Amino acid sequence: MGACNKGSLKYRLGVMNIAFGHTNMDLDCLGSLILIKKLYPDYRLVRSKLIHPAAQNLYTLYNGYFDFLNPKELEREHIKNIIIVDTCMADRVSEYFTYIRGSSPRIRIIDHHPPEHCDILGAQIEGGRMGANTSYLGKLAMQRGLRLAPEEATIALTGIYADTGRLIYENVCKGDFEVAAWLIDMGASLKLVRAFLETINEDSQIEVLNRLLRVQMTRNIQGHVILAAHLELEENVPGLAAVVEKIMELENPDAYFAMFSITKTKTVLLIARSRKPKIDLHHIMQEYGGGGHQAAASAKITGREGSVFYEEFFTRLEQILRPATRAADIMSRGVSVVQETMSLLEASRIMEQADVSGVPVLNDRQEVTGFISLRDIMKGRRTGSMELTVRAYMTRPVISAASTVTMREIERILFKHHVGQIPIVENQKLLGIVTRRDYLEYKKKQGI
Ligand SMILES: [Mn+2]
Repeated sequence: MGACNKGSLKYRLGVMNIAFGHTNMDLDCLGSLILIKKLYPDYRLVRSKLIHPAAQNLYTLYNGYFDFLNPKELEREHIKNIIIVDTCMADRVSEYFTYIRGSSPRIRIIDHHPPEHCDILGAQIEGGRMGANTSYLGKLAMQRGLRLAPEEATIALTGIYADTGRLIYENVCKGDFEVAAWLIDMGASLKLVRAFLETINEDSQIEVLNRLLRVQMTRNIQGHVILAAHLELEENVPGLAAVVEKIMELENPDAYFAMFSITKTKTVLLIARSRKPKIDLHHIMQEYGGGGHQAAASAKITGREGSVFYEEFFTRLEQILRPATRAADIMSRGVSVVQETMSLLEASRIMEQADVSGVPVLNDRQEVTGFISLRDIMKGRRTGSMELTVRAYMTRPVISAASTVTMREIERILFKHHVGQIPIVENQKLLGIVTRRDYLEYKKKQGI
């Protein structure tokens, strides 16, 4: 391979430039590295000792395109320049630095994670806040007018899809789409990308998946729907996080905490996923010496008996978690209403003035007795009289909810009854209303 010879030439001259990603290279890491190779052909790529299970198949099939060095091969080299991709944390690249001695290389970091926590001293940091690190490098390659082989484009696109949840996570930006489109132009195969993204391939994973589905239970903690499971495994199974994610997709809880007691190593592995910003997993896992992101984190606990720790953990969770958002938190107050005894004409004027398509109906004791919409009023009009009372045309019983119901319940009511507004009622008295728009605004802020 051409690039390989070039590398050996540099090697003889005793000057080496290298690039690598974080330990346990994942798909975004590989996507970034394949583009580094195009952008900086005088850099040799170095592989991590372990490959992330999600990236294993792609790595096995496309190994040759990277022409990786082993970290150990750096031992006798004089390293001049280093590019680090997809991390700015020293402990995630320490496996390489143990072999880099006797040279003081210039370090450049290209990373899409927030740079606040960078602890690699003297490094120069760059990288956009893009959904995938591969996208940032793709942008550079586009600007330079580089061309990729279809295989390289497939590797890069897999990286982007993996880190952006197929271009739908909150951190995704326009640039991710632009680079993805460019990669399609370069011949990336969506069929292959899809195959590489399939993270459940092993029988051992499927076995764990089935066992988890059997033992897991839903717990209501501070109004959040929390899925919880504890499983004993003889030894660690690669790709457990992918199994947890698959179940997350299937069951759609607010958060999932899967605990594995590994008998062989006497450790407890806690893997968690969350859909709500209010359930900040990084924060929770830090208490147990672990970490990650708000939405995905894990911790390894040693010296604890699994089932005892399991119960203790959920007691602690009850204390840490902030209560789930409820109807009272998002409802509109000061809602327009009509009286049962009003005529349809009067009601339609009130609705027109308030610019709403429906209003709660009250009786003379100011209790909510029904709901009337413009549609109901049209029905009245068709029968000929706008002088008939609201009571004759309103919908009852009214579909309402208590102020304490969670957003999940609100969601269920909206979709089950196909209503646009839910009066929030206590002791038959109207407190407010939750509209479709309130719900959508909440979802937008939540990042769904
Ligand atoms: Mn990444």
